[in-house]
Amino acid sequence: MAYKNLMIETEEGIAILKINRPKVLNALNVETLEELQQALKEVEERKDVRVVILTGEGEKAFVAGADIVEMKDMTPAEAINFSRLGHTTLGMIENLSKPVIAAVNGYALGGGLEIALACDFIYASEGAKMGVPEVTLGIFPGFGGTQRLPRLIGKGRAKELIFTGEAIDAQTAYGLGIANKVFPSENLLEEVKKTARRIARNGPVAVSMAKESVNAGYDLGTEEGEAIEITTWANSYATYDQKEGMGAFLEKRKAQFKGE
Ligand code: DAK
Repeated sequence: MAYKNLMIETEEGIAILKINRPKVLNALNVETLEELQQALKEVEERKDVRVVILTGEGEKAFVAGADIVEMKDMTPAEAINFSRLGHTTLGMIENLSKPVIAAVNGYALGGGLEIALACDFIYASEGAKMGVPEVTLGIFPGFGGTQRLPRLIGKGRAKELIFTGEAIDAQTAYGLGIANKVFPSENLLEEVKKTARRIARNGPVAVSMAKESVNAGYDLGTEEGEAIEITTWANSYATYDQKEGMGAFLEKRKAQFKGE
């Protein structure tokens, strides 16, 4: 499908989804979120895609937030639709059966940081700036920011960022555990691709089950989480890839995973 506000490139088992509204620093409007949902369905179904990278077009921004122009005059009914659209899109990212890496290449503000937080992990460029400035606009983070951010960095630190609305630089984000790694801007995408390629070489069903197990157990107690791990792990024995992976090791050859 052709997209207006999004670009998709695929190479070596990796799909790169680029939010493409650089003139407004890739701000998220309804149309972009709808296109993103469509693209996520597309990459979910494609067997040749094993890892997804989410990034922004241009040198300046990953996503500078929800589109303030569009949001300003929303009716309450439109606000509910927008809110649902945002939540379902971020849920689709979080629950995609394939890993999604955010390559934060500039501003990731408000809904922009929230969408990055819905990804499995974040790599950032040295010049990236991240924050949740919604309170400066008279609203507060509404795409999961009050939930995902405290779970990632702790309640006090998250509240400080949310209440002040201040943006932090990439090194601070790294120190807080928001960004896993930081790279010079010109190397960011290649470094993210390196990690994506490494993941794409592994058993796709195993990676997918690992994601499911971490996500499903994260908010539960250890015993309940372990129960999920036990069942999901046992299910990996129903796959071709488990036999291939272990067989290849014992036969001293490279595994040829099929994703089934
Ligand atoms: N929306 C619309 N346009 C934006 C934008 C945004 N978020 N961010 C930037 N732009 C536009 C600017 O208006 C400008 O357009 P023109 O003036 O050229 O027409 C163009 O992008 C370039 O931006 P600047 O000229 O401002 O560039 P600077 O380098 O000077 O500044 C900046 C960069 C990122 C510091 C600045 O643009 C900025 O502060 N942008 C706004 C950042 C922001 O406040 N983001 C949070 C948005 S609120 C909800 C759930 C979630 C949300 C809402 C509802 N529900 C549950 C319903 C989320 C809310 C948000 O994300």
